[in-house]
Amino acid sequence: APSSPAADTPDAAVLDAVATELLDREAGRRDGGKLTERFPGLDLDLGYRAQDVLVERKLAAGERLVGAKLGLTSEAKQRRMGIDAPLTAWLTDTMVLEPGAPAVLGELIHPRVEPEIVFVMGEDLAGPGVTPERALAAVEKVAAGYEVIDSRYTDFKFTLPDVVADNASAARFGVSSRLFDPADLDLIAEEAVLRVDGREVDRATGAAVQGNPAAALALAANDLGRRGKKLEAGWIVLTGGMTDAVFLHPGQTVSVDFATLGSIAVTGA
Ligand code: 0L1
Ligand code: MG
Repeated sequence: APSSPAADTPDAAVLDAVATELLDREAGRRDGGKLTERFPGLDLDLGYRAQDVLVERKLAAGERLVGAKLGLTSEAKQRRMGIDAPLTAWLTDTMVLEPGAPAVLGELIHPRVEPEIVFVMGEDLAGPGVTPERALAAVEKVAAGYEVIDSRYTDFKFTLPDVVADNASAARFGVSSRLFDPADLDLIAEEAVLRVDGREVDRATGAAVQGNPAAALALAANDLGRRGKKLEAGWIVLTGGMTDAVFLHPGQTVSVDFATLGSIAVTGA
């Protein structure tokens, strides 16, 4: 096939164009087509570099890094998205919803909510060679959480490099103020029930998250180590949606009721 001008665009120009487009969509609350179609050179490596450019621009605009997230760590999410690999991305302070704060739908495109097991890091952690046991030893506390994902792609349709560049659809998240010692929990067996206005729509245990949320954390540490980065003490880590995510509509409340970690909820306003 004849190569399009975009296919010949040098890496630096692709990174700039991809980060600019995704930030514009987020600011303008509009979705759009896959950027891998416009830039066929956008592979996984460039996708992560575009993610870094995008996050650096957020930080330059005054946002602060508060943690990291994993995406597509559960089979339910991988199946829904048609992608069979997990990914890592960044959390900033402007994404935090304090307990009881609504998700303001006018600030978002097509938000969906998913249950998350959340780690608060007690120590810095980076690969290579981080095992689930070593990862869990670096965790200070565990909490119930949810993530509001909001893909900048139409109908959440993307390839792996697309969603990596889009900071894994990160938009908002909430963490319960009840914090638990990891030693007091069975993270693999911990069950979460997802409800919309009190009606159960899905449920899963921690086993859904890479077989063990600690394995997901190890994966993040090893992945960041490869990228010359690390998880930092005090950071929050979202280990990945345990179930498929549900759309959040105005006036609706999505709650996540964990067996041990307690409940957390968010309302669309
Ligand atoms: O939009 C998406 O589903 C990609 C991010 C996945 C988030 C997750 O699995 O926790
Ligand atoms: Mg998530």
